[in-house]
Amino acid sequence: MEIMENKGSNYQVADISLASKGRMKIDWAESRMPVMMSLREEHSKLQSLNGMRIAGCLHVTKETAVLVETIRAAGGDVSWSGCNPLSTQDDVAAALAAKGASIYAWHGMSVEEFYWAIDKTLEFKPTLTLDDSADLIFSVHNRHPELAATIIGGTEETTTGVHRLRAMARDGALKYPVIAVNDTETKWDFDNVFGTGQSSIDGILRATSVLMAGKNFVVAGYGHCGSGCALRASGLGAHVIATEVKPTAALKAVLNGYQIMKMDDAAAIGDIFITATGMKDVIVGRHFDVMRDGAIVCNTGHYDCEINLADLQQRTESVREIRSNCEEYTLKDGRRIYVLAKGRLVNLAAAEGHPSEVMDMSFANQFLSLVRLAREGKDLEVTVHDIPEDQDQIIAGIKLGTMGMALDELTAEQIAYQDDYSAGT
Ligand code: RBV
Repeated sequence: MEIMENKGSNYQVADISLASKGRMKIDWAESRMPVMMSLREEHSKLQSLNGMRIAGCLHVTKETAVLVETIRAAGGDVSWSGCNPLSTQDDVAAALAAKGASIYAWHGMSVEEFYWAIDKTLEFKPTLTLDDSADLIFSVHNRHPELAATIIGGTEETTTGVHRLRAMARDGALKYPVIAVNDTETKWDFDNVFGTGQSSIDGILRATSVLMAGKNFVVAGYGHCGSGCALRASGLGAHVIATEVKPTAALKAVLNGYQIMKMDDAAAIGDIFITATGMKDVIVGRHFDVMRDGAIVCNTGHYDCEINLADLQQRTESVREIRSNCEEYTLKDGRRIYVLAKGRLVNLAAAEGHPSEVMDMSFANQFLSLVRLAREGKDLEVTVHDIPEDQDQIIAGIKLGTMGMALDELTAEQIAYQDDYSAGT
């Protein structure tokens, strides 16, 4: 591999001259992220991350830029890479680099370049790591284990990453404490549901411009992310079919008014398919064999393994990019199947990722977790930790306040009543 390395500088981006365009995007995101901006004000006075070196591996978007610049304002030093080869917004990366942030990310990196960038961020020997899907933590553990001794702790943004890190902790393989940013109300009930729901539909529409109304919209996986996609697709008039392996999740889908089917059956009637499972091989050859001519297939899970593109390729006569982020596979039997964003996260590759307003809360959780690790990480047990419940309420409270919404407060009598087990009917 040959990377035309930007020698002598602390960044590698596609085109630094895009910086002013990226700066406007970041300004826009800041205007929609009041929780982050209030944390920035508070912690730039406190310098809570002073002396911390934070390696980050998370989609380089305008929202992430607000997080990066909040970390820097709080005294932290950063070195950053993207966590997906297709999610970097090149203008945003340029704007961050132009302000002196150390960043290694560009849209369309190869897998080799992706790991090269992670290794570059590890060169400054971080004290904290910040992940979205754990590729950075895995790189420390698998390829640079000597760095773990000086790492105080890490954070993890997403469901897939938390799942694997919990498995590592169970096996005793984890070398430093990690905070599960994903596993908290102000993350999964908002980012995962409303963020994924809106941005995935946004990606599908930008890539295809199809009419959603009247379509059979098949969502694989009815977890937080899948339920958000179902909600928004049905709001646009699509007929939603969900596929599941977990009975309670399937039951939720049914009681929300959707149909549950096996993928084997849904494959034959779906017009648009989206995978949101975190599992590999959800759509495979036998499904492509029965799909309708014109079916659209995409994924919103973190890794690109949910749709088996090798199986599709085997059945294919020719492929062309018919629109940006939309590839037309003409099969040997003449049917056409459209794959969006090469089976990678459609919301980040074909659109701009989750809207700023929800990332405001997710990244507030990220930021406060870094502050917690900086303060008490050395005393934390080496395992995966949840976010304290009061952090959720604080973040949601600030968010509501900035939206101009007021809350009731319990009176002293009501608080006493809550716990009163002598009272009954
Ligand atoms: N995600 N980030 C963005 N606009 O920066 N959009 C989505 C953004 C995160 C989200 O928190 C999710 O958990 C993760 O991407 C999946 O990789």
